[in-house]
Order: sequence, then C-alpha cells, then structure tokens
Amino acid sequence: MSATATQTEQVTQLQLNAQQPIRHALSDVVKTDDWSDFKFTPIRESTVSRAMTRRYFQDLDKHAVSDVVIIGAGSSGLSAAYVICKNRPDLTVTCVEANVSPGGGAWLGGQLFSAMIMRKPAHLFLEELEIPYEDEGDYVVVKHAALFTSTVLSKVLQFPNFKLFNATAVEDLVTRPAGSNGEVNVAGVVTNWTLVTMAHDLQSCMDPNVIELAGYKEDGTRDLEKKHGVILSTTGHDGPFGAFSAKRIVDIDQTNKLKGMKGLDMNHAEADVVKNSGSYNNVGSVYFAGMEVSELSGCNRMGPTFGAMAVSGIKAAEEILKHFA
Ligand code: AHZ
Repeated sequence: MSATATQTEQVTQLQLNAQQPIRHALSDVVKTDDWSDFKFTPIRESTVSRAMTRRYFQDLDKHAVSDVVIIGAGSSGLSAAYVICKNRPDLTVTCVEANVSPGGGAWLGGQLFSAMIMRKPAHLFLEELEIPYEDEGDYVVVKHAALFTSTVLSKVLQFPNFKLFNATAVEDLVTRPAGSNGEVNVAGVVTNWTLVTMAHDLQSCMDPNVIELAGYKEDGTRDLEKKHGVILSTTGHDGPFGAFSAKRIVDIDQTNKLKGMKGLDMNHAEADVVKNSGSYNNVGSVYFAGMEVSELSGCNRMGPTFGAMAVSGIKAAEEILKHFA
C-alpha cells in the first residue's frame, strides 16, 4: 500500500470516529455540546462542612472502641484488612495511617519503577482481587504497583466495618496489667494528627486521643464474656515513622530485643517474614506483619518484591480471625 493510501485511510477513520456521539456520564444532562447553561445543584458552604465533620466525628465515636486496630496502611496492612473485613463484617476494623496518602511504599515497584513483582503463590491474592498480571512462570508482574494498591484500597474502603484514619499517627500503645510479674496486654493505641506528632519538639504538650480495644471493663480488666480486641502493626521497616510498634514493644517487653533488619536476600527474606508474622508472644493482643517483622525478628529485607507483604498480611489476618472465631 502506498503512503498516500495509508494517510487517506487514517483521515477517513478519524472522520468516522468524529461522527460518533460522545457518550459519558453527563451525556443526558448536557445535550449536544452546549455547556453554557451548566449548573450544579445549590449548596451552602456550612452544609459541606457539616457533611464532612459529622461523619468524621461519628466514625471517631464508633471506632473509639475497635475490635481490630491496624497500624499502617501499606501493602501488608491493606492485605490484612481485606481478609479480616471480608470474613468478619461484624468486627469494627480501624486503620491508622500516618501519611495523608495510604499505600505506604506500594505506589511504585522499586526505586522509581512502575511494575510490581510478586513471586508465586502470592499471585492467588491478585486473582482474588481481580488484578491483572503477566505470568512469567515463577513470578508475576502487575503492570503498575499503583494498580495493586488502588485496587486493594478501593475494596477495603468499601467494607462498611472499615475506617481509615489517615494523616493520623500512632504515638504510643495503651497497656493494661496482665499478671503478677509485670506482664501486660496492649489495650489500645494513642493517636494524634501526624502534623502534631511531628511538632512535639516545637510546641508544649499537645495531648493525644485514644482508640481502645474492645473487651475491657470500666476498671480496665478484661471482660471475660467477650472476645478482646487486637492490634496488628504493619508500620514497615525503620524510618521516621517505621517499625513503630516493634521499637515500642521491646521497651515494654524487657525479655526481648529488637533484632534489626538484615541485608537484602530475596529468597530467604520473603519466607522468613511470612513465617515470623502473626501474634507476638510476650505481650498480649499484638500481631505483626510486613517489613516491621524484619526489624522485630532480624529477617533479611527482600527489596522490590511484594509477595511477602500480601502473604504476611493474610497470615496475620488468619490468626486474628481464629482469635475471634
Ligand atoms: O506511613 C507508614 C506507611 O504507610 C505507616 N506508619 C508507620 N508508622 C506509623 C505510625 N502510625 C501510623 N506510627 C504509621 N502509621 O505504615 C505504613 C507502612 O507501609 P510500608 O509500605 O512501609 O510497609 P509494608 O511492610 O506494608 O511494606 C513494605 C514494602 C517493602 S520495603 C522493602 C525493602 O526495603 O526491602 N521491600 C518491600 C516489599
């Protein structure tokens, strides 16, 4: 075919497309292409304020006592949240995320690259979430890490029993006596706006708020008639906010020391993080998943491969579901 014939064909194709009506969500409201009379329904500014604040404070009120508090909304925390909420819509699940944008490090596959790698069998979780991937044999590739994160996030946020408090940092853990030898249970989290948490050195005391775990009586003892709530910490490896609960828990549990994340070794790291995720032995009601496990248990880091993040979240979620069974 000559160059001229190809160009003519392209022009004809463009003309054909141009003649087709453009369909979109507002096609029936905006007739033809005349936007000159376009209006929104009227609203008062105070209505907008009330619509937001009423819901936020209702959520704060409802989640002030929670069955499950997940600290951190990275890939491991979101994976755990999905499994818990899907299986137990009756549990009140609260996620506290220090950043404005949830997702942790899972918006990129590694360095500044897009693709997210997961080793099999973690691809089964992608199938459950209906996230497309390229099958490379031993591993799969999601075309952009943001596709994984936005999909799991959108599913989790739609569960009625789930609330994400983002831009909110966990500053401390609530503890209650659990024995005569100084044993404690974790019974909640101490929270503050992240911007406040970051400014504690600049301003005098800015007191925090608290989310308490379900299953305690007024006097702070466990109500043995009820299943007590739990905390799942997924705050990632050490950093300005990372490894938060791992560092705090070894202060509380004098019998343990932070092992510290070891160098990168994909083959060992992923299975070790999964094996070591789940409940913490010496302090009641605390579970760990994701890279925070490496800091606590001395596993290697795995670098840019996310299977262990999803699977450790699933494993911790399964243990939490067994606790509530
Ligand atoms: O903002 C943090 C992030 O979104 C949040 N977080 C940390 N401390 C917090 C606190 N209060 C509230 N005190 C807090 N939120 O926790 C989230 C952790 O997400 P992440 O993506 O860093 O952790 P992850 O374990 O889910 O995923 C790790 C991904 C990595 S890092 C890595 C390597 O360096 O080798 N490899 C992988 C796969």
